[in-house]
Amino acid sequence: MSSADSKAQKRQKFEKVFEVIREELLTHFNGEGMPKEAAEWYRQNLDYNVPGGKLNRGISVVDSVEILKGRALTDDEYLKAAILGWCIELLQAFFLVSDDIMDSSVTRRGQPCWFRNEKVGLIAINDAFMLEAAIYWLIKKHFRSEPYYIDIVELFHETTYQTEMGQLIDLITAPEDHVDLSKFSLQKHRLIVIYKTAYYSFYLPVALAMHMSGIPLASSTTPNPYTLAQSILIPLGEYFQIQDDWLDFSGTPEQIGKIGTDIVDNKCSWCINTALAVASEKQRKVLDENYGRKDAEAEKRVKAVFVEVGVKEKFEAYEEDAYKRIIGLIETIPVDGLGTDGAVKLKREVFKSFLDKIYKRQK
Ligand code: DMA
Ligand code: MG
Ligand code: MG
Ligand code: MG
Repeated sequence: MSSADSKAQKRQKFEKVFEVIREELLTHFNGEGMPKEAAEWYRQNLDYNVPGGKLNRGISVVDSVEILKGRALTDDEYLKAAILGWCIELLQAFFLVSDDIMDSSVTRRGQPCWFRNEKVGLIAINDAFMLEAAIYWLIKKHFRSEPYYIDIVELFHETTYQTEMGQLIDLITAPEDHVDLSKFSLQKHRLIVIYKTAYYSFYLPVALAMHMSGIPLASSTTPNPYTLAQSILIPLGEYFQIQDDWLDFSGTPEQIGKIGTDIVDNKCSWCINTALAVASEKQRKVLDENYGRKDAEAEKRVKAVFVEVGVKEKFEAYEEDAYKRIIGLIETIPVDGLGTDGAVKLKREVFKSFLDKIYKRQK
């Protein structure tokens, strides 16, 4: 079996669990006496917004639990890991439905953003809240009696809060009516992307898998395995969001499933910061006069400067460097794992497998 086949099978198996959680959520919803048309709305909200992505975050929970346990999972273990994986995908759906409203985006995953559907509009705000609420309902149903129940509930809450802090600074660094490129910096960019993306996309899946595998939060191991995991996963998440910024500028809508909005939205993205660092006086003037303008011609002039200053070459160099640097971080974990003998150890492969999922990604 080729690795492409096994990847597709893994995805299919994971997708089957979505059917399970969706039916659980809808059965409960109906049990609350909600009208048929509301149940139909909720079903469409779930189907439209939750399962259509790359599923990297969700599947990484399952992969990480397997690596940490060092064996194939029992049916019950698989189901539990996959449910936690779908809880991250629900969290992601909650963030994306809101993010697309705030970013005035047009398409997502190859279809109109949820709020762009005629019947939906700003009801999408409540739909986003319901996607979030579903997480805690599912965790309570399936994990209430586990010793790590409160740890994963707190982890979801803390990670959500961090992401919202990141979204706040992303949005206020990009005012709609006031372009001032001198306010941007790679330092600001780093803070934004760590908070808006890295915690929930990278630390959360691995930390959930660690809890499920029995690695205690108050571990006596030094360094603490959760702290060590974070020291690798936050740089990994930063790299991932820099790819996202790069693809926003360079990717076609067919390729990335969304229409890039960063230039028009005045975002403090990696591309503009990279261009600002090397732009000539003339190029800087073009950027000052055209960045963040709701005008397709202005956007084209900005893109032309990005090409001229070699943002592509700089991205490729960044990507190589980031890959090597992250491999170096992974190698700070002892070859036979971090942890006490006999207990579940934190292993390099958890991070290597996550890095391989995103290295040189094209969407
Ligand atoms: C991603 O920001 C962060 C969250 C929390 C959704 P973004 O607006 O760059 O994402 P996208 O490019 O997918 O709209
Ligand atoms: Mg966005
Ligand atoms: Mg955004
Ligand atoms: Mg983006």
